[in-house]
Amino acid sequence: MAEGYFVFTGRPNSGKSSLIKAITGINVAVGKQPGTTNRIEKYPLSKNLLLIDMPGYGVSLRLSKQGEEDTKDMILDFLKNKSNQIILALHVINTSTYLETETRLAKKGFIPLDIELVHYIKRDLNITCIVAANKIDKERSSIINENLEALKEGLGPTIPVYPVSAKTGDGIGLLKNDIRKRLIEHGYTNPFELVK
Ligand SMILES: Nc1nc2c(ncn2[C@@H]2O[C@H](COP(=O)(O)OP(=O)(O)O)[C@@H](O)[C@H]2O)c(=O)[nH]1
Ligand SMILES: [Mg+2]
Repeated sequence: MAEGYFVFTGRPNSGKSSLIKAITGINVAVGKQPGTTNRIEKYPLSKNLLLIDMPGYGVSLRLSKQGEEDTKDMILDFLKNKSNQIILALHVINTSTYLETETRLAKKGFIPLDIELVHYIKRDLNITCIVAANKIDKERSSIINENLEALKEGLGPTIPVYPVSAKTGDGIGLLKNDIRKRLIEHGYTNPFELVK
């Protein structure tokens, strides 16, 4: 069986590393780490299955404009070149600031990056993509709901969206079950059994 990839994408600070930890138990580095390189990190999950932690996609305080563009290219190249081996992509969004981020960037003439990347993964590369709407603990529920509605509208009806909090554990069970089911369907049994 060919080596398969389970890929995590998302803006810097959306909570990718925290979710990897919450879902798989892998002890990845969490939080702001000035000076760390923008590498694509690979972790073995089970036989022939690798988890891929992408660097942040989009505006980063740690990087120059050129650095941001180089990182985006690196992510898009990886997704494109490995699309045949990518079993599942999980795109992580900071739900507490979603509309604020999109509106602020839209005013500066940027396209909504989260939506754009998810659609690229699903429509152009034909990769199964689900979305973790993370940090639902971080704002009042009225704001979270408003952001969730906007996010779902932007993504369209065919992308599953799981509201979660990597911090409180809210929603993680449902998301984890869905991921397990999809990986097992592709023959990756015990996907969260760690391999040394
Ligand atoms: N309140 C809250 N904070 C979170 C949540 N998930 C991640 N964080 C925090 O957000 C910051 C960025 O998380 P990290 O996982 O490193 O994001 P990454 O850059 O996407 O890998 C860290 O300070 C985390 O502790 C969440 O669900 N709720
Ligand atoms: Mg990270």
